[in-house]
Amino acid sequence: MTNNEVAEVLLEIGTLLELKGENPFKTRAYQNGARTIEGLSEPLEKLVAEQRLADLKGIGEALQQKITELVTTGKLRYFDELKASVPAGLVAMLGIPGLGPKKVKALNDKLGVTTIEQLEAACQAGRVATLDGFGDKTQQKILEGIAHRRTYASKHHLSAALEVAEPILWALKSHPDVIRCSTAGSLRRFKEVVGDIDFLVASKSPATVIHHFTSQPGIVSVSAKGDTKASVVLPGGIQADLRVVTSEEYPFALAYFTGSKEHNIVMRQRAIARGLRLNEYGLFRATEETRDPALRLPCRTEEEIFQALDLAYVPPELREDHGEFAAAERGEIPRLLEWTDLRGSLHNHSTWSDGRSSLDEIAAHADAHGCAYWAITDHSESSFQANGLDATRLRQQLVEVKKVNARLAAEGVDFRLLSGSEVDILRDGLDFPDDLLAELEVVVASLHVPASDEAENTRRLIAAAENRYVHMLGHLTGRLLLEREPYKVNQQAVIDACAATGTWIELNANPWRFDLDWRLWQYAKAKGVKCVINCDAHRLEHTGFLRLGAGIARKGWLTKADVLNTLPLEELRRKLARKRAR
Ligand code: DGT
Ligand code: CA
Ligand code: CA
Ligand code: ZN
Repeated sequence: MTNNEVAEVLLEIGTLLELKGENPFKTRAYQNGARTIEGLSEPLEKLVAEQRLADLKGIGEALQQKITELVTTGKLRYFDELKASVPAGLVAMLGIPGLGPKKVKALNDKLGVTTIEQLEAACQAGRVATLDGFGDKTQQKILEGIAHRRTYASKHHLSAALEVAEPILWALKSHPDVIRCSTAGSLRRFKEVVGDIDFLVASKSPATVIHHFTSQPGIVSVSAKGDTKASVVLPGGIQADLRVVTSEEYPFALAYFTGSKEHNIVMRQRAIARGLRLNEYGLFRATEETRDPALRLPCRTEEEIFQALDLAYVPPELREDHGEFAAAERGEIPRLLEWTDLRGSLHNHSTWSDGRSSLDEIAAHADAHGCAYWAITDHSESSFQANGLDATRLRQQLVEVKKVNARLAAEGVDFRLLSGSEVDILRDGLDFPDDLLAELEVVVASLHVPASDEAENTRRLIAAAENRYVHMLGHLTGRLLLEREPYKVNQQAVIDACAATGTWIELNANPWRFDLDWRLWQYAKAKGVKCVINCDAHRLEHTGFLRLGAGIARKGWLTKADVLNTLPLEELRRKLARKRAR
């Protein structure tokens, strides 16, 4: 068991004890123990083996025994029994705003409720309002909390979160009492799905900022409102947290609340190794937890915090404990791609298959969006549900693409459409013969009807990569985030085949796909496989996906040189010709 896992078990024990109404000192001992373990720079296994647990501050004999059992057996009988003795519904109730362990215990003791459904029924019957320490208002609040929990307990697409977060960020920025502000958390790290949205503000008058935040138009409800923080529910059921801190605390709070948790743990350990303490309030010259401003190092930016820990600046997208520390120690954090580096998209659809816009409309829109080129890669014949093109229609489309380009040239416009196809990968090869593919400027090969067998899917994708007319593989796993699991495929084997054949891999920028996943791009890059960031546009507004795709590419450590649709058209054409010349 890792230190983190042990710490989590201890925290959970603390919560369960609280729910059982145990002595608060006992509860706190577990919480403190968890904190101590999170801050350790050595694995617990080593400490246990060398019988050094007793040296840790604040970890008494009872905890030592339990930690030893966890570390050596991976289990803890005491924890299992405790869990079995507390209904899971009571733990779930803690997620309802306004309900702490004491209140949950009271509800359980006096009304016998053990599930959220029972609690809801008790509220609706008016039985909660009659209890001591509760009332009509609390009862109403609990009901609202339960209703919201149903919607916001879920995860949300990054794009949906950005859409509701950005107007609020602007509203905060424009308030005169806001000195600095930012998003934080998974949204700032550009995770493909996010749980909730986090905002951070530096201000001298938290109350006015919180009032401003909670009275934004479009807010569904206010779930919590305190002196320095507030939580609201935004349209779509997305919850958002705001924290207000002082200007001095701001960079530290920003780093802390940006996370990730895994990244933060390493940061804290680095601080401890240098005789310092790092938390959301500062980086302190101290060997124990503190918030004493007199001990705080005067960092004004996140850059200065990293510097104090002997690290180069790590962009938020890379803060996942995914290699950033080794790179930042050596000053080797790459200069990441910017979305404005992108010049077009090489996988897109039109009314010829299942897209919503004509070739003329697409050309005008992509040109106005600042693109230099845009490939039209409609579906192939086998994708009949998407109105796929057969060879005859595809050849007709080639003529139309040429006409649009001739018109653009006559008008003195630099923008060009590229002809292409998103050709289906079938069981026994591609949907089009090589001589037809050879007539196209851009060929994307995608698996739309996968087999249930991993080896079979891997074989089909590798065969597609081995075709000299296939420039790139589209949406490698077919996943739809929060809706459809990826199909089974050995992605590393496919990446290896792409490396061997000079085939590129798409980063599909549709926010439901973001496929190839960011976690695999470091591997692909190390193998020398190039990336193409594609909108897979079916509508004009999908050009906006370029910005999202670039963010995910950054999360995958990609630079401008790793992404081929950053190239000007002539250079791109040379690259497109390369595999065919092999
Ligand atoms: P999400 O909202 O589930 O998509 O993910 P995050 O990363 O936004 O997580 P959230 O909103 O719970 O907290 C924001 C950041 O605050 C998180 O990335 C790291 C920091 N943080 C929160 N709780 C803890 C904790 O218990 N330990 C540590 N080390 N960091 C924490
Ligand atoms: Ca969050
Ligand atoms: Ca949060
Ligand atoms: Zn497509």
